Amino acid sequence: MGDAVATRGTGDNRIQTTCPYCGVGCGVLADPAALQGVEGDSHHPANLGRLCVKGASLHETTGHAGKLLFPMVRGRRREWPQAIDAVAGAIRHSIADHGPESVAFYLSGQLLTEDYYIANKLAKGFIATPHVDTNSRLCMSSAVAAHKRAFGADVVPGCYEDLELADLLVLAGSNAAWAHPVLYQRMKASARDGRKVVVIDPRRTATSELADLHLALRPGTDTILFNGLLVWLAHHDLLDGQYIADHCQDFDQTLVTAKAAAPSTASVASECDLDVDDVEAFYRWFARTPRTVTGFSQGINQSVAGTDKGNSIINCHLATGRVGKPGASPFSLTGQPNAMGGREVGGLANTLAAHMDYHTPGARERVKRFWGSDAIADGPGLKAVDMFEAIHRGDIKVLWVMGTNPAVSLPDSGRVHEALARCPTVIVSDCTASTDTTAHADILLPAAGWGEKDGTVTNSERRISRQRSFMPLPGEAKPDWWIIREVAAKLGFGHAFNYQGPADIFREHAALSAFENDGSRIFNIGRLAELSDQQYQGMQPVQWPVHKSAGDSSRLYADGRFTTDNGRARFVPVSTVLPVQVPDADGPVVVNTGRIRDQWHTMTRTANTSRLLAHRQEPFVEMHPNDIQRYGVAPGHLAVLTRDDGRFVGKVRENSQQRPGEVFIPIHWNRQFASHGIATVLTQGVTDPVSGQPEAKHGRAAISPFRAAWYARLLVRKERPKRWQADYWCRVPMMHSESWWLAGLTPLEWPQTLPDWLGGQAQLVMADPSEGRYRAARIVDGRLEAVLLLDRDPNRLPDVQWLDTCFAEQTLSETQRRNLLSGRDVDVEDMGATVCSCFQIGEKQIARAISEGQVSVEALGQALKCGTNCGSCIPELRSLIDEAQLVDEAAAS
Ligand SMILES: Nc1nc2c(c(=O)[nH]1)N[C@H]1C(S)=C(S)[C@@H](COP(=O)(O)OP(=O)(O)OC[C@H]3O[C@@H](n4cnc5c(=O)[nH]c(N)nc54)[C@H](O)[C@@H]3O)O[C@H]1N2
Ligand SMILES: Nc1nc2c(c(=O)[nH]1)N[C@H]1C(S)=C(S)[C@@H](COP(=O)(O)OP(=O)(O)OC[C@H]3O[C@@H](n4cnc5c(=O)[nH]c(N)nc54)[C@H](O)[C@@H]3O)O[C@H]1N2
Ligand code: SF4
Ligand SMILES: [Mo]
Repeated sequence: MGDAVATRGTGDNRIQTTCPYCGVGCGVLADPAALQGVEGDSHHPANLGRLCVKGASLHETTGHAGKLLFPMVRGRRREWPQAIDAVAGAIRHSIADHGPESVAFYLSGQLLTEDYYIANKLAKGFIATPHVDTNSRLCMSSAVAAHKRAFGADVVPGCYEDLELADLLVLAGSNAAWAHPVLYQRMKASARDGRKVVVIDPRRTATSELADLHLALRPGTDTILFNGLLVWLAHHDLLDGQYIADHCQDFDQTLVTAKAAAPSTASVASECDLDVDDVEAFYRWFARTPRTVTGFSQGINQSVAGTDKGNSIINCHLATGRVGKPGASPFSLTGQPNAMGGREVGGLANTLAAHMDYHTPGARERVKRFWGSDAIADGPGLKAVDMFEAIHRGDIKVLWVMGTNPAVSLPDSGRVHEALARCPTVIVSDCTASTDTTAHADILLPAAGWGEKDGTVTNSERRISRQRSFMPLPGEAKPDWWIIREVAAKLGFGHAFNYQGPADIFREHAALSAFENDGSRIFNIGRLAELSDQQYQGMQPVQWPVHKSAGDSSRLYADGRFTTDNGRARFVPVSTVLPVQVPDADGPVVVNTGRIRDQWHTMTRTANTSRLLAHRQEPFVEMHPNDIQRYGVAPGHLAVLTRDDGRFVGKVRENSQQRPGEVFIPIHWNRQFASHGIATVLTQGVTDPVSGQPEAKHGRAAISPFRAAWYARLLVRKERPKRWQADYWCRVPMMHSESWWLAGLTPLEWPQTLPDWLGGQAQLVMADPSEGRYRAARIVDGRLEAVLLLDRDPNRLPDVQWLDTCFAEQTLSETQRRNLLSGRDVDVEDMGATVCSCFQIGEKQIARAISEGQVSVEALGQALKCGTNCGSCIPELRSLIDEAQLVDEAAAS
């Protein structure tokens, strides 16, 4: 079958697979015999051997700890046949009593394509409910809608190489340095004289390190900036008139609307709160650089104007003829490992299957025929936010959640908890036992996770790669496709779900993409329908489309022929729509939310490795110094953010690069890891009218100090029962112990409560009431059981890496005992918070090295090795150097 299905051995025992985290989709080599480590696959075109720290830590997340190992039905362990009966029974009864629309599926961009395909087929094609949506609604739906409006199909026209070839790289609402690290490393490595980078983000991020120009715009004003660009280009006669005339439509109206929204550069600067000269510079660079790529991500998508933002960007690329050409394209950066695969199978509620919508002429009948189903859903179903409203109202009686954690990730998550609690039957397929969502499950189904499951994923550049299983299934876990097949069979649809494995499903998916496809559906991977099992097993990464006349698939639309009815791309007029959640007296501060470097979403996997928790241990609130002062909070102390009933508590981090009046909080923490760490309690369920994507980047809150009487660190031996309560807690699993950050609003009764904290009597106790400092440790038979370190000032609490190592000892040494209460070996240097996760190098070590004259990233790398592996911490190394130099300059002047 030629290159499209090339197969390759690794030459040793290692298995070629794909990273399950971000949409970069890096190739990974894993050694099944001894999972000591994983390596980047140097043959994979996405990463050419590189991995970021999350990918490089994968082997540390595959253990059984915390995994869901058995089916559970209403709190009791069950065998698979009983669990499948329970699921099928609930669905059958609901259909009989309330119709198929009372059943809903909520899927995920972390499912494999095969799992996704069969879930979509069962729901839409056989149960005949339209209510199938996915967490991609929260992630990519605005980009999907923008692509469809402009190009007629959900297509990313470019490829990764374009990000390297571009002479101007615009990154809008993307913190690629942390969210797409390997791609960011590629962008960085391709820096050359004259190459310019513009970062458009309200706050300075690690990605701004690469920026020649950082436009810290007022949040939500991106359409004004890009409308302004279109107007400026027109005004200076720098449009590609020929391209517009030959390949596009609706330009005139689009320009008129843009002129109304952004009449002049001065008005743009004022509305976006930017410097006029900076706006001009961006426009000039864009105008003069044919090879321009605009990468965009959640700062664009997660907005009530998300689709319009996307189209305002695409409009500028169409107006300059820069679509699908080497180094010239709009480029939507996909979030999840298989968000793209989910879009291909049609997992979103408004799509049907294989890039066909319900309203695509003939599509319903065609898909029905292909699937051989008797009944198929009539039309679009409810999108995620509306789906959970329908659950809350009681319209949906059975919800099946697969591979996502809506109790944490949907906006207004307090209400989502209510909805889940009200829903008569909640079925959850997950590989993790305890999540905020599994807590609501009536039926819990253990799903195979990364390394255990087998199938394909599609990355941001349309490249399909294999995820291969190389470990036995843990406990009684089963792959998602298997679970769905069994339920389908139980419901009487066995004839249409007669798959022996993922290869069968993949071939069918590929065949559907080509079925009666006269070329109007660009997503066509028909050639892959011919793969043998063996070829599927050995399949190498391939970009779609893959069919007989596909040619080179790395770039699409280069010839200016699009997938609309008349082949012309559509300009979309974009008027200004500003954020709906505006600050008010009850919530005067804008809450921006997003990702951190070392955690993945709701932490179910990344928190299993202590290495990845060392970078940021607790929920935090990044604030401008003026706001810190205004709200009476202090760096390193806790602040409370409230909106209605929602409450978020996090450590204050000072950041002068944060716009005053706006704070940034991470999305990762949840009820398993912190008492009040859920970002989504501060955002409302308001959505983009076209895509239905929530405005997740623009919540609001009131801020007040958490009036702590004490702060503490507690370390206890793993799996000890918890017999204490605290007004604030955050759990930090460590290598050898379980640790907690704690704080209380009322003074702690010392020493009466010590046995509760330590799980028994303390042996070593120290109290310094005048300083508000107390410390105690419990040792049993020479082994350390627990340590509590209490302080009035949280900034005085020591880093506890060393203490953690003491839990590994069978018998504590004299030195260890002596140093226990100081929390660290006084003879060994204190590391401080981890900056470089690969080599575990801490902030204090780096600060010392800088003060000793290592004032470049390279010098630090030579001295400490930090930054010399995956490179993800380099932006932070640089900012530590910059900060130190600012302090020096201040001291000198
Ligand atoms: N480490 C890590 N990497 C990940 C993930 C993870 O959980 N952890 N998740 C993956 C997933 S699913 C996704 S979707 C991607 C997301 O990747 P990104 O979108 O790059 O990440 P975010 O941090 O969500 O948001 C990006 C930036 O948008 C900015 N922003 C906020 N409001 C606006 C605005 O109005 N305009 C503009 N221009 N910018 C704004 C924020 O300040 C933030 O820096 O990351 C993927 N990669
Ligand atoms: N405020 C705010 N909210 C946001 C965002 C934001 O930036 N700000 N970002 C949004 C975005 S872009 C996204 S993508 C979402 C992410 O939010 P979620 O999808 O809710 O987050 P995850 O933690 O990735 O949830 C995945 C779940 O699937 C499980 N799992 C992993 N692998 C498998 C598998 O193979 N099979 C099954 N059945 N289960 C598996 C994991 O254990 C975990 O419980 O959050 C969204 N919410
Ligand atoms: S960049 Fe993304 S896909 Fe690559 S190793 Fe890191 S998390 Fe995995
Ligand atoms: Mo996402």
